[in-house]
Amino acid sequence: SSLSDLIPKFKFEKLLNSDSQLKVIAILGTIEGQHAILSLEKTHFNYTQQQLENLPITEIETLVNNDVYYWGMNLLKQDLQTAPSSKVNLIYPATETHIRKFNKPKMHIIKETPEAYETIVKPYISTMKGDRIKWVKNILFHGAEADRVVCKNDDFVLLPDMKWDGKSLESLYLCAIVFRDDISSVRDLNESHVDYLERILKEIRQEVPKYYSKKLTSDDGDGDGEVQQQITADSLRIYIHYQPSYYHFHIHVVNANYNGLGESIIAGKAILLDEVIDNLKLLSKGGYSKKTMHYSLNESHALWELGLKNHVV
Ligand code: M7G
Repeated sequence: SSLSDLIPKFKFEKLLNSDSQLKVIAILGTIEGQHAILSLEKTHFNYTQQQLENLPITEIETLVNNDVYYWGMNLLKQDLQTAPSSKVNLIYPATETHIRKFNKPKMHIIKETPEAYETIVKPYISTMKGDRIKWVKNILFHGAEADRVVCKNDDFVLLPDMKWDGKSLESLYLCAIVFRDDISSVRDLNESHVDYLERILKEIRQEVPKYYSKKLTSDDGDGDGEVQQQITADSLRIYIHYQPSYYHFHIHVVNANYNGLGESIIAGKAILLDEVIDNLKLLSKGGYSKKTMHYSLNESHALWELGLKNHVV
């Protein structure tokens, strides 16, 4: 059967997810008594130049005009073949596992005191070593991903992150993994690490632009004549996560122009390495172990049930 047969039979049950940034909505319902998940995603503005010459706006309402600034709401002229309103996805029949995947757990802002760290987070971190960071040891000591390494020295290995396609510089995403294994997270950093971190940061800012300009001048060979943007030291967003997913110290290195990373770069998760270093100079002895840390945590994270649910702001 086709979507046009099934969708008219869809009976609403509840909203699973509505994302204002991705312009996506997912609805749980039934079709002939069986669960179905219907999701809609507003489409990209894919008008041709011809369509744009006769502006595809049909109705307009002005909300505000202040000086040279106007804004309002409008309807668009749409057409199923060339300018559809949205893309539709249907899972039918949908299993429990399908449904759970769409259910977005809730984020909370945590206020982690040094005591909460000691009693809840630190014991948890000690259970997250071993097999969970095998991929890290493979990179550091067993030559995994060796052919992709951007830079390697006594302090760290810098290489393309798993989240990056490895090609488009607009979304450049690298990960620097340090050799020493006595830093699980930012919580282990203190004033004794200032020189070490400054050295790493300097090296990253020096090596990344060098590496990618070399790559550019050697021509990517696809003959599309595309001018790739140049990476400079000050166009790199260099940060760490708290909480990270992996408790072996590593640094994220991302093109600062790129916003398509969702949670990875937002306040409550990412801390610029420059900020960390400066804070270490200001913090008293004990460094980050003495701080109260504020960050966002998903209810589905193990630390939530382990006790952080009692440490929200
Ligand atoms: P994180 O802050 O611990 O967790 O970062 P996050 O995944 O919540 O950001 C770990 C980073 O390592 C992430 O950016 C991952 O995409 C990346 N990563 C994870 N694994 C398993 C690999 C891997 O096997 N190879 C590479 N190159 N990167 C990985």
